[in-house]
Amino acid sequence: MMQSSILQMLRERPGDFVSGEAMCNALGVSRTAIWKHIKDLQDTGYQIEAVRNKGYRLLSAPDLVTAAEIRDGLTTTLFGQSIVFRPTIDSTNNLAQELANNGALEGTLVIADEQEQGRGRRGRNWYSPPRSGVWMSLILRPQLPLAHAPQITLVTAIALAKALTRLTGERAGIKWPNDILFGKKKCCGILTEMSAEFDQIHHLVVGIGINVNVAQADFPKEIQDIATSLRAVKGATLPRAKVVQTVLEELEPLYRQYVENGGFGTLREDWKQMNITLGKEIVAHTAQGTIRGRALDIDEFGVLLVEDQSGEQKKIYSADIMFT
Ligand code: BTX
Repeated sequence: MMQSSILQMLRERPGDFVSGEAMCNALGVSRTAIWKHIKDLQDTGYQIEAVRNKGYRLLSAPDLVTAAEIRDGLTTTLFGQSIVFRPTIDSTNNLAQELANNGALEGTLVIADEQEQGRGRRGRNWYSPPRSGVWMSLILRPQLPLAHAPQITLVTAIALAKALTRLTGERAGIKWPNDILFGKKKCCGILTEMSAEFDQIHHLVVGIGINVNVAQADFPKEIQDIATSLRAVKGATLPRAKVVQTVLEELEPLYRQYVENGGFGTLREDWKQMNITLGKEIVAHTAQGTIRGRALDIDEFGVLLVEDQSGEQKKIYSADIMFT
């Protein structure tokens, strides 16, 4: 907390010195304490100039997703009020599950610079290289029946499509149920995992992976042609903390609306606006088999309606879909 307050004071005066005394007064701590925090910030990569009788001046900030960076300027009131950052982790979803099992509050965010075992659905891998993406998990505790859990993925997808469109100036689209694409390329995936008691949700962990500054050449060969990054779309790198803030700020009001209305119905139009699935010819791989046809609509429960090749309407509750 203290570090984010110091950073905030330095950032409010770009190019200028902030005196040690002003910091002591504002934060209610000693000069030695301020100096210690400045040292810590310098150790994590901030270039801060210290000049006797003038104070401190921020010269440059590294692209970090530490709690201090994310909190600085964050306007949410629920999401990200508690943030756990790790330089390296197996999967942020694992730590989030563990914290949720031990009572972590709703809105707790787990984020890492790098995942060694980032995962997608059905045991697939999610490539999560160091310092170039946002790999994070949010703990949610909606009081909803178990059957509603998949809708959280859809709500998250709306927020992500909005956030990534705002950040890049290019249109991001939702591929049902859990991918965000630019054109035909995937930039972001969502993995929602849950813990339930009887038929009520106990907690949900919403894992979000966003390729922010990943260089195209760095993607593994097998996903070179299907993956993209915000950097490639925008033609410029983006500060990762800003990406996190934008996502949390888009998601929080949608999540509140979802929980208050007890369902996906009122968000269906928002979803439709941001989707690139409806109207397309698709192949859907479901647990019951493969369905080929045209994606017609999404219903008020988030179920995908498909007209198959014999003209029959099918409901798809869960699947991997491909555009043909
Ligand atoms: P998915 O199963 O829909 O997609 C996984 C597939 O996407 C992979 O099989 C591969 O083809 C492709 N892929 C892998 N890595 C990338 C990448 N970086 N960019 C684009 N395509 C890729 C999607 O699952 C859900 C991903 C959620 C990831 C987050 S990160 C934070 C949290 N922790 C964790 O372990 N997972 C989630």
